[in-house]
Amino acid sequence: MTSARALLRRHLERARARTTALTSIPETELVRQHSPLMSPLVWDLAHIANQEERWLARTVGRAAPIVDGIDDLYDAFRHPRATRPSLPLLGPEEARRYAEAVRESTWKVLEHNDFDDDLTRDGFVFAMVAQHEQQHDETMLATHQLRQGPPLLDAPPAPRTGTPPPQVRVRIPAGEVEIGTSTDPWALDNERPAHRVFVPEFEIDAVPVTNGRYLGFVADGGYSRPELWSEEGWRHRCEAGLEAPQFWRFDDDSGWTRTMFGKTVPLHPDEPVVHVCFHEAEAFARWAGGRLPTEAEWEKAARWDPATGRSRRYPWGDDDPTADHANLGQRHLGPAVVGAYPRGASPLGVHQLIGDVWEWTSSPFEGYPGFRAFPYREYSEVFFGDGYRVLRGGSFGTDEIACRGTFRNWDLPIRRQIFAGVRVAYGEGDV
Ligand code: AVJ
Ligand code: FE
Repeated sequence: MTSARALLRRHLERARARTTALTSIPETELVRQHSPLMSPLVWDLAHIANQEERWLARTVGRAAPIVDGIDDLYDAFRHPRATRPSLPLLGPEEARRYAEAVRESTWKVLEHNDFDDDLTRDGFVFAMVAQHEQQHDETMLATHQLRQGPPLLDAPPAPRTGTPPPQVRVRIPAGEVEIGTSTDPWALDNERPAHRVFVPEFEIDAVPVTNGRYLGFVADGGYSRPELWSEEGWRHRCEAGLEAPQFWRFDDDSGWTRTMFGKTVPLHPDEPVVHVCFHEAEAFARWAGGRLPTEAEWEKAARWDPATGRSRRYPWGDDDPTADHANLGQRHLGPAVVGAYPRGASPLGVHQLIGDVWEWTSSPFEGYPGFRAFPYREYSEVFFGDGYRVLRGGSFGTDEIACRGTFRNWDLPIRRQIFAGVRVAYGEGDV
């Protein structure tokens, strides 16, 4: 139990160090709304603290509110993002002080809790709070990507050399596979319960789609050929005027460049494409002679071990990720070239499933058979059946605690401010 507590403490501290780094910027940048899709960063900061207080200090520790009357301001369901800047939010200094006060009470709760009920078993609710903070840290990173002006963040570049795997596509044989988990102690409600699914034979790209390959689609008129797009996708492409991934730019002098966190750089042909919406991913896949993988296909490619028939936690095994396995955790402010993480490959030879870019799947976001909302309906259940699509695998902006072979992310099919890319599947499948 002592070591479980120490581990949870480390995860909570790591999350806070990242939140602090993302919010140690001029006050004007913290309170400004950089995009109508995003909250002001100062909202995320106090929302992180408010969720932590709700679950740890108040629910587990039975403490009274630290600051009266602010719950409503930080309830994501009461106020759409676009209206958050006009609320009487805590200012930057007040938000920081509030977050520190909450964290002090968290340490007391963690110290005295026996981990002996549904919520706290194996430290679940503490890990849930650490995952929640890290998820907002990825959202805040996306807000940084949307802001205008000189760079505020810096990190060493992601690996620029890699050995692309020998096979371009990997064949995944037909058969049953275990999807989801009933045993991973910190898995969230939508990853549960484990269940078996028959997946017909299919093929999948050994690496995510690169900028170079995506440029082929752009150059081949991909954005002006309705037959490559779904009806809904084509309508969106026209209304939004899409012509290339978000943050790409072409001019006669420099050719194709893209802007990442305030820096404009030449488009690297071997890096995974990022900032495409579901509709673009789907059109690209059709152009490439394939389709998007289903969630079950993606998970089988990522977890299935042909030697044992078991589903692993990660493509490389059950051990937590290291810097050799995957580009996670905001160590770099962009994806690494394909082939940069041979140690992270799956048994059948599929690379970079975890980290670098989230991968769009064709699957709508739904509960698994036997789904039970836990501990609150607003984490997953209220989003089921509402047009959201599932993304898998995590990005360079995702922390390891919020990323595993079973982890499910979701967003609307028109969204491209998230760090999302594409991997193509081939074959008839079960779609
Ligand atoms: C799982 C990333 C879709 O940001 O909406 C944060 C995570 N849930 N606070 C989101 C989440 C509540 C969620 N995603
Ligand atoms: Fe949240």
